[in-house]
Amino acid sequence: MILALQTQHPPARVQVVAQEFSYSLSRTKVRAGRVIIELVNHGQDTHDLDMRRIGSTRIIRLPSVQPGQVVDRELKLVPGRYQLWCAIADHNARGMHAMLRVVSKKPARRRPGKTQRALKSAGRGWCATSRPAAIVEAARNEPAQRFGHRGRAVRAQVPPTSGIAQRS
Ligand SMILES: [Cu+2]
Repeated sequence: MILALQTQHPPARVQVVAQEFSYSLSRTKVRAGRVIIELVNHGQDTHDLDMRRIGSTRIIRLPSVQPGQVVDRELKLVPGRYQLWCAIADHNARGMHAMLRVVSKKPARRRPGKTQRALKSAGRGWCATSRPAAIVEAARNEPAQRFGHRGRAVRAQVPPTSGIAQRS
C-alpha cells in the first residue's frame, strides 16, 4: 500500500544550470524517492553532471549537454548528501560542483511512529486503571508501614484541629 502511494506521488524536480564554471541548483534539498534531475547548459562549452551520495561508491552519470541544450533523468534517491560535479576536463576543479541534500519523505506529516503509538496506548492503560490503583494502595499502606500499625490507628493520631475551630 505504501508503495502504491509512492508511485502516485509526482517526482520532485531539481534543475541544474551549468555554465563556466559553476552549477546553479533550483533547490539544494529534495525529498527522497523519485527525483528528476534536469541539466541545462547555459554556457559556451559542453558540460555534464556526475553525482554520488557521500558514503557510496556508485556514480550516477547524466550525459553531456551542448550549449543551449537540456537533458534530464529520473532517479530514485535515498536520503543522504550528494556531491554533484562536472566530469569534463578540469571543470570540477574550476568550480563546477555542488551539493544536494536528499531528506526523508514528509517528515512533518508523518503519523506517530510505532514506539510512540505503543507508549500512548500503554499510557492510557496505566493512567486510567493500573497505576492509580497501585498508587492508592501504596499510599494506604505507607503510614501503617511507617508507624508499625494499621492505617486506622495512624489516622487517629492526626490532631483534629481546623474542623473543630471552624465549628465553634
Ligand atoms: Cu563542465
